[in-house]
Amino acid sequence: MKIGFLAMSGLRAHDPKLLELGMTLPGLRERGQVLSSLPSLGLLYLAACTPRGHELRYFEAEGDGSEPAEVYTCDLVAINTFSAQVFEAYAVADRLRKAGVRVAMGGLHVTVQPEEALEHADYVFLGEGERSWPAAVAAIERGDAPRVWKSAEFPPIDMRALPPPRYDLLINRSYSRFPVQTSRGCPWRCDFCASNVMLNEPYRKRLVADVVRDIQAIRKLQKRPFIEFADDNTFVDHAWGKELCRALIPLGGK
Ligand code: B12
Repeated sequence: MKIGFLAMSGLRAHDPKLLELGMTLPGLRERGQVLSSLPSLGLLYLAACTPRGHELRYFEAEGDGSEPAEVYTCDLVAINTFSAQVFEAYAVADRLRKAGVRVAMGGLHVTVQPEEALEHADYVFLGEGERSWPAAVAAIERGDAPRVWKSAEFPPIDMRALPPPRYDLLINRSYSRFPVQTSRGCPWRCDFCASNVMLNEPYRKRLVADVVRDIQAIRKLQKRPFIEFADDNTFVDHAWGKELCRALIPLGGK
C-alpha cells in the first residue's frame, strides 16, 4: 500500500469570543509560522513501526487546513489530532474518504472522542499508536480490520526498543526545527495539562544513548539542527536530566 502520514501542524488560536474582546495575540502569526515548521513526531514514530513492504510519504496540511494533492494518491492516510485542529482534520478526512482513500485517525483528541471520530475516519486509534499500528496495517491490507483499535489491548511499548522516528521522510519541505522525545508522560497530574490525562500512560524515560542516537539521525539531514524536546516534562527527574545534558555537551558544534 501507499501510506500517507498527514500532520495538521501549526498554531490554532482563533477563539471568536476572545477575538471580539480584542485578544488579537500580536506577533502570533509570525511566531506561528516558525512553530508550524515542527513536524509531527507521533506520525514519524508510526512510520518507523509500519511493517516493511509499504511505500511511505509524510505530508503537512497547510495553515488554512487544506491538504496537498499528492495525499489523494495514497491507499491509506494516517492523521494525527489535537483538539485545536480537529474540525479541520475531520474535514480533510471527509474529503479523502469521498475520493476513495481510507483514513486512519489517532492522537490525543480522538483517544478521548472516538465516537465523534468514527463519523469521519475508517479506523480510529486510541492511545499510543506503536502498540496497535503494525497489526492494524496488516489487517487493513488483508481487508479484515476492525474500525476501533485500542492500544491497551496490545503489549505495552518497550521504551528501549523504540526505533528512531523516520526523520528521513521529511523531504517535501525544509524544516527549521525537529522534535525529539526524551521521555513520555509525566509523574504529575496538573489540572491545566491535557496530555497525560488523555493518553493515560505512565511516566517513562528513554535511554540517554537512544536520545543521542535520534539527534544523530536528524544531523544526517541537517548539520546544525534546531532540536525541540517534544516531552511533557523533560527535567522532572533532575538526576536523569543532568545525565541527558552531559551526554548532549559533546554533540555541540561537531
Ligand atoms: C510538539 C507539540 C506541539 C507542536 C506540534 C507539532 C506537530 N506537527 O505535531 C506545535 C508547537 C505546533 C504545537 C501546537 C499546539 N499545541 Co502542542 N504540544 C506539543 C507537545 C509538547 C508534544 C507533541 C508530541 O510530539 N508528542 C509526542 C508524540 C510521539 O505523541 P503524539 O503526537 O500524541 O502521537 C502518539 C499518539 O497520540 C498516537 N497517534 C497520534 N496520531 C496518530 C494517528 C494514528 C493513525 C495512530 C494509529 C496513532 C496516532 O501515536 C503516537 C505515537 O505514540 C504536546 C504534549 C504531548 N505530550 O503531546 C503538546 C500538546 C499536544 N499541545 C497542545 C496544544 C493546546 C497546542 C496548541 C492548541 C497551542 C495553541 N494555542 O495554538 C497548538 C495546536 C496544534 C495544532 N496543530 O492544532 C495540547 C493539546 C491538548 C489537546 N486537547 O489536544 C498538548 C497536549 C499540551 C498539553 N500539555 O496540554 N504543539
